[in-house]
Amino acid sequence: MKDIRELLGIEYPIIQGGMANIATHVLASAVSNAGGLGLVGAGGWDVDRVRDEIRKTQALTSKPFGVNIMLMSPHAEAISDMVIEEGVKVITTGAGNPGIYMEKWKKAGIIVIPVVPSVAFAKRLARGGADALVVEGTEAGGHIGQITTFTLIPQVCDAVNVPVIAAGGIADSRGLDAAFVLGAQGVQLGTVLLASDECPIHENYKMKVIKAKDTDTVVTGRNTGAPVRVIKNKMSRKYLEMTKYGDIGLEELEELTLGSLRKAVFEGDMDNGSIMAGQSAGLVKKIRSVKDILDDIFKNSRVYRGEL
Ligand code: TUI
Repeated sequence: MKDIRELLGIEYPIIQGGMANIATHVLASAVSNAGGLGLVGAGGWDVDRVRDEIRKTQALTSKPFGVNIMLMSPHAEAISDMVIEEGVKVITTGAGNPGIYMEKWKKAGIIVIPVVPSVAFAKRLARGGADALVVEGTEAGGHIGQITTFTLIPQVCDAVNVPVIAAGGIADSRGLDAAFVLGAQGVQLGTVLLASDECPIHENYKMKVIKAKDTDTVVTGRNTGAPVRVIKNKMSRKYLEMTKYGDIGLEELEELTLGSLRKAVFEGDMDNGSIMAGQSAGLVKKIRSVKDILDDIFKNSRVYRGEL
């Protein structure tokens, strides 16, 4: 099986989560320059904004980077063509099935890495030509599946013949080591990167992540078909109340989720904003540079020291 560092041309087998509204050219280029794979997160943006972010990332790094396409976005199809025009080398996808785009992306020579939350989905996409998979446990922030990272990773590793990148609950070298022992070749980081100097979110959001304890996240929307993990606040309580019986329209739901994510990201509104973050927020204690976060994980990894 191909090594993902070789496949992607990166130093550390770490890829950045494609966080909607958050993963701008600033974060993506910082992760790529620090030796991982930075991603421009297309969720929440139209095709022109994503194109602009791609070009700005190209200007800030000569290292490989990719684009995450959030498939529930109304702009996903237009973005799926634009990334080919722009010469994007790596695509990750989330929140849906990328099957209809696979052929044209592969034809264009793009490395395609879907994010999957289950064994069945992993098998289907590995058969459908995925070059690797990000396998995301329910510990992750944002839109999630139901299975824990600890149980999902080895099951997917047994079921597919493509490299597996573990996501959900990983914030330090212990998480990386655990993921490798379970069979993964790399990790995807989201929550810990929220608390980085380069992450372009409001300071209040960063402080919320740093202050969060193990029990401070909650999953909204389990009964509406769009489960999303956020840090508990007034908004998450309101959301859970409004969706108690599942009788809510899709537009209202979109406004509640992506609309309120913007309130948290840009205005720092910690009452009415949707503060997406994973359970690893409890492990994140301070704001550091992206380079410090990545270097620390590798410096302390027992797998990389040859001890495991
Ligand atoms: O996509 C993510 N994380 C996200 S997307 C996002 S923006 C958003 N906000 C509110 C509602 C929906 C999206 C915030 N965080 N992670 C990857 C991921 N993909 N997690 C789960 C899935 C997934 C879920 C269902 C992938 C495929 C899938 O299949 C559905 C189908 O079409 O069979």
